[in-house]
Amino acid sequence: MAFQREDILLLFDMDGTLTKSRAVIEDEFKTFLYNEVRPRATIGVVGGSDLEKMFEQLNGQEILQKFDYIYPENGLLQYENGVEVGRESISQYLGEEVLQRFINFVLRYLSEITIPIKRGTFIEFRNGMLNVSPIGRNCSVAERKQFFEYDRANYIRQRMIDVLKNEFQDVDLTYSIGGEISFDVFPNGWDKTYCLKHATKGTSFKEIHFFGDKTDPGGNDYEIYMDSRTIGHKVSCPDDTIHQLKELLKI
Ligand code: M1P
Repeated sequence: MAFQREDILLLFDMDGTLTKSRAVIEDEFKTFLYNEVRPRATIGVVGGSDLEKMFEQLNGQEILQKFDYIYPENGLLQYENGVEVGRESISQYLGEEVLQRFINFVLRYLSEITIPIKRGTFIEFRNGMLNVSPIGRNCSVAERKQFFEYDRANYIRQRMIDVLKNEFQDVDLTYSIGGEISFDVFPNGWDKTYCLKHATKGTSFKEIHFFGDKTDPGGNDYEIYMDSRTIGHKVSCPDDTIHQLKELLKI
């Protein structure tokens, strides 16, 4: 391809794309990425995990030098050329008044429902989202499985989300049931497409390619994979990412 490095941005999801799920990046992939890919294209990583998790899976703080762009938490934190250039949080974005109205409503709602088991930590406050769990996050593994089955039959989470959507029509929030005992709540657009507004600011990439494995509807790569600003690549595993990069860059 006749592009210069600064003409083309390759953005990678982490889990399942650069690394096997929750595993550390393979040496072979690192060598290929840094020696073969980076001289030909600008490279970035965007993940739902925080920066510490990225350090763990991508071989430590060297990524600050090796990747041009690093976007933990879908880009709520932004590192460019090894330097933090910005950060955003749900508390800053919503403001304390809205946040407390939401938290108070959730706690009141949960105090008024009866389910087979309740434990503790019904709301986990994270930088970019609230995680709400009707049973409570500090349930045991067995209790987790039990709640999951109960919820499948009784739609506890979906019913709660319907009530919240109705109550908070004035706040632009997305509700997502991704796991077994909880659901995530975050501002609209705070999926992986969030990083694109930073990646495109003051740059003039001719092409932005995104590589991810969870690109089907409901997957956390879906929105950025489908976004009109990117050319999406669905990969099945890190080896497939290497294979598709070789084809794209004619290596
Ligand atoms: O990754 C999917 C979900 O995993 C966990 O959900 P749960 O504890 O309900 O199984 C949470 O980390 C949640 O935020 C996440 O979306």
